[in-house]
Amino acid sequence: MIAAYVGLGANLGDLRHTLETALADLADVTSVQLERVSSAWRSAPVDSDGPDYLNAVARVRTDLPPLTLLAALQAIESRHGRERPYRNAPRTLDLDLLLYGDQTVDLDRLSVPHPRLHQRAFVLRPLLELDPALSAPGLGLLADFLSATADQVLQRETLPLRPPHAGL
Ligand code: A4P
Ligand code: MG
Repeated sequence: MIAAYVGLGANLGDLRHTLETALADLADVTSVQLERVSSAWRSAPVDSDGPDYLNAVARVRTDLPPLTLLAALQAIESRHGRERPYRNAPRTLDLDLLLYGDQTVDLDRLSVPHPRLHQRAFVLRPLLELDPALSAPGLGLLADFLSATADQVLQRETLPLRPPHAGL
């Protein structure tokens, strides 16, 4: 089993409800075990516009190959009404495969580690909340990138995300 990290983001609709039901959907995927979920973090869009985002990171254990896991994530996005009118458009739900064990994937359809994860506080802070000593292939210790993102204002919500029936 591989430990993988999935980034969740939403800035259209009922953000908390979307993240919670998407986490339950993730827990329901065959061969995926939802292990832990970060807090929900609120922030203004980075390199984008529209309403504030709610972001979180989930740690899963899986024996699905990376492209199969990506397909499962995209199926969950579609079920939540994800549309792609233009790059970085506001979205009901974005699911990114951030890390897949210590493996690197370099395909058109999938880059792991996610190419921008170390530049974004809304990814780094929840990742490091789950695993403060986490490192990524090609990047090293992720905590070392925090100071470079200090200008990105992020608010941690005190109410935990509670995916229905996810057994957490
Ligand atoms: N793809 C390649 N690698 C991956 C991966 N590791 N995980 C491909 C998921 N997908 C990956 O993704 C476009 C294509 O990337 C897919 O077809 C997939 O095969 P997408 O989800 O359709 O589009 P996207 O989400 O706009 O792209 P991406 O790369 O996820 O965007 P970013 O860079 O993550 O930016 N501001 C705040 N505060 N919070 C946010 O969550 N998100 C973005 C999206 C911008 N600003 C934000 C936030
Ligand atoms: Mg995405």
